[in-house]
Amino acid sequence: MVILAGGVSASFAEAASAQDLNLICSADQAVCERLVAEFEGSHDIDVNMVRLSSGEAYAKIRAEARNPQTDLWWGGTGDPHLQAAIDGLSEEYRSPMLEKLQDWAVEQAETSEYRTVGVYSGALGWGYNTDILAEKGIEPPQCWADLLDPALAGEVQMADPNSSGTAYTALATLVQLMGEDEAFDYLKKLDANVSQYTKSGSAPVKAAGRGESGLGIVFMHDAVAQAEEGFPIEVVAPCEGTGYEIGSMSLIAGAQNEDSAKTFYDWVLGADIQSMLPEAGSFQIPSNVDAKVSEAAPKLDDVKLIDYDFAQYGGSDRRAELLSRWSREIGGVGN
Ligand code: S7P
Repeated sequence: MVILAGGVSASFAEAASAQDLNLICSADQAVCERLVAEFEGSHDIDVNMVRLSSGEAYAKIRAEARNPQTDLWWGGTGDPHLQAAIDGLSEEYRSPMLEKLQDWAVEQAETSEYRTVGVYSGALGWGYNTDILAEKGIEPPQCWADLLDPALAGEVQMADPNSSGTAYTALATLVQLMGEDEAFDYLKKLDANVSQYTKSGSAPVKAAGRGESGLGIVFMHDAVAQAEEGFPIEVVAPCEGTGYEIGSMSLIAGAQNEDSAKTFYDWVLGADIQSMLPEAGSFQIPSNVDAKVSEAAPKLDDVKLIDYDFAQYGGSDRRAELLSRWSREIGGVGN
């Protein structure tokens, strides 16, 4: 028994065993909260979790580089995780779970010299509100080119790629599909139809689900989540082809709670926990080969995927260059 300050007593084991984990989670809030609840329910570790969009998470970890306050970064698009690896902000870790992972998840680890790893994958597309488009007599867009239809003026939302990994994936996808100058021409034309550049990547399709706008450019699995909740959302894989993410996880260099971080890292790569995530509205393809894939998850074999160059578009210079051009030429106000 140990007497703690204030006369509160606790067994020595209780006082000594509780550890902390400072976690940034870059997936949807509900998914982040479910993960933390499951982990705390099965481990003697207290998790301090903050939910941040992928670009914001990268910026926080970079700002803390001299005095890291974060131990582990789970989820969010792979590009900023790769940038963090290149910038030396994350630590090499070869989890014993690596042998249980899909090739694309292990390739993400290899590309970063084991400073990040794939946790899920999903393709970019959009979700549109069937009621709104029908009421306005707008032909549902099936191709990137269709999003320029003047009938969609004010009906499109996407996120700001500076804060959102989803929107950066969209920017990098368009550059890879069209070439950089053509992609910026396209984005300028698209801007005429965009009512808002949101901070979070999934916000545009949540707004479409609630009927606040007609269409959100998002990961297809985030559109599926809205449809599964009963909103009138139809999910589209663009006809010209599209990019995809390898959602990732990184152990932060200089983590104060490295052991707790590694415990979470190995646990969250397990099949059981990944199979459970659709219950919290997560419809990506899981990275563990034995995890169950939800029936509702978009079938990537049916999507025309581009050969997304993660090494280049997750590269520090390339990402910074594209983001600064987007801010200069398109600009976003966020929300
Ligand atoms: O909701 C799941 C998800 O789309 O969220 C991540 C996303 O990048 C986080 O949001 P931001 O776009 O705001 O960064 C994706 O990794 C994940 O699939």
